[in-house]
Amino acid sequence: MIGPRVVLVRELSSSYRSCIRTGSEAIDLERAREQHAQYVASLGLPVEWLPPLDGHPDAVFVEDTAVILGRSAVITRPGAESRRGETHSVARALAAHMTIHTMEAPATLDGGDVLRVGKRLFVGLSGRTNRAGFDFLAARAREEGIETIAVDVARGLHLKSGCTIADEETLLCHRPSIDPASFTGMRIVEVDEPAGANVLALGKTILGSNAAPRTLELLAKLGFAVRAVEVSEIHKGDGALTCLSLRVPAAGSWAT
Ligand code: CIR
Repeated sequence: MIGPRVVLVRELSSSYRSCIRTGSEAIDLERAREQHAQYVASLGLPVEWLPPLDGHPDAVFVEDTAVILGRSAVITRPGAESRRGETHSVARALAAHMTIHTMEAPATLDGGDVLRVGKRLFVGLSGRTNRAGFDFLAARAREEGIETIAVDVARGLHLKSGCTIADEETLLCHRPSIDPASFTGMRIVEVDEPAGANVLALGKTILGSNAAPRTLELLAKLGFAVRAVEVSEIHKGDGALTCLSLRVPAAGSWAT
C-alpha cells in the first residue's frame, strides 16, 4: 500500500537560478519559492525541513540524494559532481528514521532514476545512474526482499522524467522517453505531455503538474483524485513533482 508518513523537503537555494538545466528561459526565484511552498502545502502530510544549502543550486531536488527502502535507505552518490555535497544533511535526517547505507565511488545514482512499485524497484540506467550504482542499490534492496529491475533511459534526464505510477497497478508513461516493456503486469497509460509523465502518488491523492492539462483530465476520467500544482519554475530547472521530496513510508507501507 502506498503510504507516506512524513516527507522531507528542502527550501530553495538562493542560487537556484544557477541549477543544472537544459533550457535557458529565465527563472523567477520568487515565483519558484511560492510554487515550492504551494507544493509542500499540497502534500497534506507532516513535513521535515532540511537545512537550506545556498552553495548547491540543485539542493531542492532532494529525491536524488537517497532511496528509501523501508528499514533502511541508500544515500546516493549523485551523477552530477556539483550535487555530491547535498547528501550529508539528508543522511543525518534519515538516520533518525532508519539504517543508512552510503554509496561509494565509482557508483553513481540519482533517486530520480528509481521508481518503487510494491516489492519492485525499477532503476533507470541514465546519464546520472551507472551499473555500479544499480548493483549497490540492488544488493541493499535484496536485503529487504525488494527486487530490482534495470530500465534503459535513452532519452531525458531520469527514469521518472518519463514515467511514474498513479497507483500500484498503473504506470503513466511518455513513450518517446521510456519503453514500458519492463513494467510487466502493470496497466500502461500513455501520456502525450512530457510534464504529465511525472506525477506524485501519495495514496488516495495524486499530485500532477498544471503544465499537463490533458494528463490531469485523463487521470480524473480514470477515477483518480488529482490535485494540480503550478510548478513552472521547477520545470525550468528540469525538475518535476517527485523530485522535490523524499517520502518516508508508514510501517507496513511503501512510498514511491
Ligand atoms: C539536475 O539536473 O540535477 C536538476 N536540475 C534537476 C533534478 C531533477 N530531479 C528529479 O527529477 N528527480
